[in-house]
Amino acid sequence: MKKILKIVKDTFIDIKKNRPVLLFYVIANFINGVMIRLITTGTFSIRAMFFDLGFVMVLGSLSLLIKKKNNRILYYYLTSLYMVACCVINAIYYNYYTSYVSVSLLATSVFVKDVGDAVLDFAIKPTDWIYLWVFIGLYIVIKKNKDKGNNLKNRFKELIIGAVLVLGIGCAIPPYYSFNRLVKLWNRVSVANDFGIYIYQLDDFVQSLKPSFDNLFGHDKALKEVREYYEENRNTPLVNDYTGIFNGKNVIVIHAESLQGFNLGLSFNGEEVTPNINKLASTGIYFSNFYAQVGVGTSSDSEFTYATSLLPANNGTVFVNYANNKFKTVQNMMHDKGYYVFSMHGNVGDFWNRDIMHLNMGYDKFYSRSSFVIDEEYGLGLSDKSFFRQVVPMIKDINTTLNKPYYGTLITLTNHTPWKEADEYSDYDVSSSVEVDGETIVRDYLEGKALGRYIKAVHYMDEAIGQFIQDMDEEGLLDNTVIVIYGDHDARLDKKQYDYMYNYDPVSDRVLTSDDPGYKEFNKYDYELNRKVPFIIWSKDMNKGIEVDTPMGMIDAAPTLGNMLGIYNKYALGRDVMNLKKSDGIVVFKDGSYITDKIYYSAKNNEAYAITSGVIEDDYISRHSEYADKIISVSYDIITYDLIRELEEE
Ligand code: GP9
Ligand code: MN
Repeated sequence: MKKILKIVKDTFIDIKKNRPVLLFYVIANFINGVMIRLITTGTFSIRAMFFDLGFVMVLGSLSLLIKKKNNRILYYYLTSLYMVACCVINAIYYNYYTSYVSVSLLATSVFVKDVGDAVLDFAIKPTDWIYLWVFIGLYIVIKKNKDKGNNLKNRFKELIIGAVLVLGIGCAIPPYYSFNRLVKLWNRVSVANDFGIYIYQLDDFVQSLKPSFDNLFGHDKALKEVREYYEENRNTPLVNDYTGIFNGKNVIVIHAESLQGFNLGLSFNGEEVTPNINKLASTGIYFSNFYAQVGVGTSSDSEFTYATSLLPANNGTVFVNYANNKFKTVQNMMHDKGYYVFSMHGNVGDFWNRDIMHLNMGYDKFYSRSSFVIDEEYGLGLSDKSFFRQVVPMIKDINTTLNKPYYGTLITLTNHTPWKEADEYSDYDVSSSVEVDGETIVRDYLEGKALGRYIKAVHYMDEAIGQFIQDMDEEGLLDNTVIVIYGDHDARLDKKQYDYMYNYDPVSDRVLTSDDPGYKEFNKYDYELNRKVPFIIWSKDMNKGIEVDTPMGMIDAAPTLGNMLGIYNKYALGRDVMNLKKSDGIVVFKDGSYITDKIYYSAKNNEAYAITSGVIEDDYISRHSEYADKIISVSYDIITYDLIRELEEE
């Protein structure tokens, strides 16, 4: 033992004295690895620190295999460039997606670039550049230590043994289960928090090659697992009060961009933010505990999860990376039922690869930007009001010329982040008036805030939808038509915005703190729960509203609506919530987190947050986690190996 300690000491002293550049290189990149996790997720993980250090030591020791000094310096710069880029890019990405980058998403990032405005507006913070200090440091240290002789002891062996030792200690620190996560990579943040950012990124790279390898090797196992799953869980259609109530009716589904649920309960100066959507919710079937289940494919994932009742892809985005796969969708079932199935959207057709994917999904026709007169543009394309104005005569035409019922998806656009022109298209007043000493004071506290712009934009979308419903009615098109609305995902506003809105006190013109009476806590789990979006099924002849508060996700939408329309997808992983007790509802997110009526379980932190005060059974979490993992895994297999194609051919 003594001997080992002496070798460690001697090595350290020697490196410190003779290899200052190497020492700086290791320490600096190690610090960056720790910093990125602290700054983004706020976690300080000893385990990850060992992995960060071990990783940098391995890279550092390899430099000693390079004989020429200049080449060695080049090596330090290049490998630091890799590590610094890893930190900077992940830091920026995290601001927007609260997750870390995946190389397999490079194809997807083409679309992220298209919404680049949004990313730039929200994402880049001054702290994202902090990691660049390594280069300045390296430059100075290299300059200062120009003349180190060449007869240095090569410490490669010691250093690499040291690195292995450090990594070994990392492995010995619990939780051990995380090795499983390293392979599955469902939850990127937790992998980085367990293994450090550098190993995460390397792992991600290796995993991104996996689908191609899996295609070669893992297919049979996956097919067996999926087949068995369906044998055990064959969810035969159940008859309930809603079965077939809309059979044969036309259907219009409004895919409402970034429409988050909390808007439905908000008013400013006595005026609701979403009066038209509220009316549909209160007179139709309103699913008030509904969540989108998207990955990085956001809008397109929402379309995919709705259509197939499967969870989104974990490596890449289905619309982009698996667009040639076969899926069973609401659209192709409606088509087979004799409907004309179409989609309409005011953005270019190749965005999210919709041109290709919509046809694959079973739409007879996709009317994209080129089908519309672009007479008014906001954000990514045609304004919602102009879009809906033009849609009505198009639907009228479909209704009169084709002798069949229709099923159409209308994808809205204006409410897309960052709502830059909100003041132009919306005069909705988000200020608050208070009486102070007998005087009325107007507090424009949301002015200039992203949340303020968002609420204005939501109001605009609501007006556009209200106008659409009215125009449809005037044309007589509502008499035989069901209207469905879902919010496609949350608005990706950061938590601070809500803290501010919920705790701003107009009387004192300041934000309440936890010491103040009336302070409303909005913790990270409240934030997650607040990401819910509305799901509404409405038809004109319904005479009373129904609220369903069973927890449900986008994958439950089609089984629930499908039962009303008379279609059934035997591959659906979601369920008809009209058949469920509230306590049986569950929303599974693709990272393994989930929501039930009792808890929000975070896979990232392996932590449950109680929604209700009731006691939960001992095996509650393990049971639900197992269920979540199962449907994530089945979805993954189906998408990766194109298994619906095979199952259909059997
Ligand atoms: C673009 C729109 C936005 O056409 O659907 O996509 P998103 O950025 O929300 O995924
Ligand atoms: Mn979207």
